[in-house]
Amino acid sequence: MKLYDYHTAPNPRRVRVFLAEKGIEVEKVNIDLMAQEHKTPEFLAKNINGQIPVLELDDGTCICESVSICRYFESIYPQPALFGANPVEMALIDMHLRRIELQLFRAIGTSWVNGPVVAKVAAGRFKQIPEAKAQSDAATHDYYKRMDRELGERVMLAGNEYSVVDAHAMCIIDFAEQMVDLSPADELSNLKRWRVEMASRPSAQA
Ligand SMILES: N[C@@H](CCC(=O)N[C@@H](CS)C(=O)NCC(=O)O)C(=O)O
Repeated sequence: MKLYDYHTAPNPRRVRVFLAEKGIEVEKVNIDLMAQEHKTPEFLAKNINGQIPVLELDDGTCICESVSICRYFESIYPQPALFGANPVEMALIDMHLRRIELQLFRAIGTSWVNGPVVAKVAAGRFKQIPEAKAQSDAATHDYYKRMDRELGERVMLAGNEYSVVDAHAMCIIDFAEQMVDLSPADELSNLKRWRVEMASRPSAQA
């Protein structure tokens, strides 16, 4: 099996961190996003969305979407359980994962597409809308505040145990800080405490 990957992209990192937490090694194939390798007919045949990550199985089946790829590995290697160990944990982890994808990833993604780095590296690819960026920057900071409140009540984002929600949220916040100039405010001390803990896990290097 092969994982189609690109080192600085946050979505493939979600899978790499998850695999590192499970101790699973998978062959990686670099897809150069700058060279548009993800838009070739060969790659579009693997993922009609023209995006990475993609996990290609030995029989040619291609699994796209970071969460779906992680679920596949969770089914094969259930331990440690990163999608929950009982029905309540599973439901809560699913709920928090949907929230970070539908709210936090969406807001940061909108700020990214409408921001200065994309204007430079993908000039002309998107019609940039400054008002959309202002709105999604504000939505990102609101979401950080809400995470800070939640992390005042529990150790990790979906409970007291580390889960896929922590892995994926770390990846998008690191990306927001490094590439979108959207760092969480310094006074969000619970979020800061959690980020330090995430960064100290060996999987953060993935
Ligand atoms: N929902 C998808 C998002 C994948 C995604 O946006 N990947 C980015 C890299 S981080 C990509 O391939 N962007 C290139 C493009 O959209 O053209 C997932 O979770 O896998």
